[in-house]
Amino acid sequence: MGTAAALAIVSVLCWAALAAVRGSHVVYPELQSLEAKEVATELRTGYHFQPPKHWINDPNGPMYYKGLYHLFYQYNPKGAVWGNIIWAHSVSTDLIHWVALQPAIYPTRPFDVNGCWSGSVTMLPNGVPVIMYTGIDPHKHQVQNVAYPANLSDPFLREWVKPDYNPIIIPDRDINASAFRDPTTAWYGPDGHWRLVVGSKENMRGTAVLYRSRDFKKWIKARHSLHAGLTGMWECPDFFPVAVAGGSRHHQSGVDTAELHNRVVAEEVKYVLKVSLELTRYDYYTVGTYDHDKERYTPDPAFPDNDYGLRYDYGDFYASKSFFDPAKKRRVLWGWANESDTVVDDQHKGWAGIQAMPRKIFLSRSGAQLIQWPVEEVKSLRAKHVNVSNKAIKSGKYFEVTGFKSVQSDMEAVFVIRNLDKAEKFDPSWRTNAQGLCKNFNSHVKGGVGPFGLWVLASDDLEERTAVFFRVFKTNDTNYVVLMCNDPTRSSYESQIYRPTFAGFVNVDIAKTKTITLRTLIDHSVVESFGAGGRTCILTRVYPKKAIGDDAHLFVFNNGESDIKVTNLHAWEMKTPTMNKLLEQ
Ligand code: DQQ
Repeated sequence: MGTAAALAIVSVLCWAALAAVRGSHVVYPELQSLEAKEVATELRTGYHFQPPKHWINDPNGPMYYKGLYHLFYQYNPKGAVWGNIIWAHSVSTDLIHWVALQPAIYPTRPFDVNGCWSGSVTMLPNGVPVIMYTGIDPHKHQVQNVAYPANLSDPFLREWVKPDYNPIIIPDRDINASAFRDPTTAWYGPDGHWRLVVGSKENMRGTAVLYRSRDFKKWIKARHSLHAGLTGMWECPDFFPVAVAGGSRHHQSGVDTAELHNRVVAEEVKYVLKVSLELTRYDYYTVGTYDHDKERYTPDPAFPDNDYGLRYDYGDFYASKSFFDPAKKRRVLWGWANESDTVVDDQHKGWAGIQAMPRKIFLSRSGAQLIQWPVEEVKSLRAKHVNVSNKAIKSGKYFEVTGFKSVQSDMEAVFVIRNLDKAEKFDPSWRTNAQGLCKNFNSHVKGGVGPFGLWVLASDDLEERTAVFFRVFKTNDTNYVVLMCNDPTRSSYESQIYRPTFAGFVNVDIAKTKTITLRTLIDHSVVESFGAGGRTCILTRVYPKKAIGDDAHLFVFNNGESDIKVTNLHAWEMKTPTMNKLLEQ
């Protein structure tokens, strides 16, 4: 084995040991069919997507059809832990208010008798949406199946039909049948073939196994995968085009996956491959090029193609799936945020798992990374508003943002750093370990420039608080590194709860701008933050005991030597949308 390969494996193993988010496939046979007797409401989210009870995981097959957004998701109808997995189904006109329908896909046939796992929707050129999902067959093999709407004139698409010719893709003898799942949205090539990839692994090699088909029925495996890497199993791959700045469309506009076949369009787009690494439980992406003829995706050299690479979110956000929204010509990203309390807590709560707020996702103007931002419809929930402007926070000081209830809120702040001289020295070996850096230099550790930011879901005595903050380091006299952190170590005084610090670096030229922005969506047990206009995102789950309801406070703090100024801070209470009210059928 080469040194590079050995290093890659060591890195995977280290990450596996550090795995930060609880796994989805932990099976608790005695709990998985235990109906929740009660539903604890205290920490339930107000405006993040959640069903009335029980376990949820991956978002599946999001799409827009006849005026409605559809979201399917992995759901256990019988209990608050993973198991009995089906595709639950909800619809919305605005991605904010949701109505629950009857489940769309559930075990009915041998090809999915042991579960209906994740997958995607492809919109066929005649406007027919087709679901492709992973079924678990009687041998516990993972196979790929299709389902079609029973009635295309029903915008709710309530009923789905599984053709008898399923399964349409089965693992051949070169494929590990228990690691072969989560088909992507298909794209249509100039050669008249549909293509899609299925996530898999060969030993430690994660792969996006490529298939092609003329009729969406008979699928042939390509000779090589679309892409592969030594990072363990690739779950929930997502492959899609993004517009580049300077092309004919605005770089924030979404590009339909169906347009992948269009060679003219191809000049003006880059391609994104996202994989969910089973070992680290984070979603990583690269941006690169796709060669139709060679059927290969090649990441651009600037994007590390390993488990130190760029992530959608540096917190609790996994198994994400994007879709092209034709109504607003944008690409929207959904991601699952698991609980980080205990399974016993989940039993008591009667529920587990939420979806992060849907985010618009696009390539930055420079092309160096993807940008994510809560969809604009989130603003429709904004209610009572407070504003703080031009407020200096001296070293070691903090202040409370008063006059509104922050437990369910949306906050946008602009911080100005007057002087970078006091920034601490950055050790280059920290480059690959933002999370470790945040653990060592947490919000209580006094710094030079920062830590400064927010204490959210804080009790009035500050015994409980979750810190979302920045810290600036100096690599030399002119170059700086900005770290964004989420430190929940004091989020609750209850000790059983898993409280990992999460962190990522922020790609901003702080010496030039001297400014950094932060948007944070606070929702009872979720803190979802977007640093520097969505360059770095961190979602975390917290379980305060005291800082709940009206007793949750919001503070701005500065624990660095340098003074910071909040030039503008806007905060809004957020209304509660309709959340998965069952539609009378
Ligand atoms: N969850 C699904 C799988 C997928 C995993 C099963 C990712 O299809 O690989 O619930 O969280």
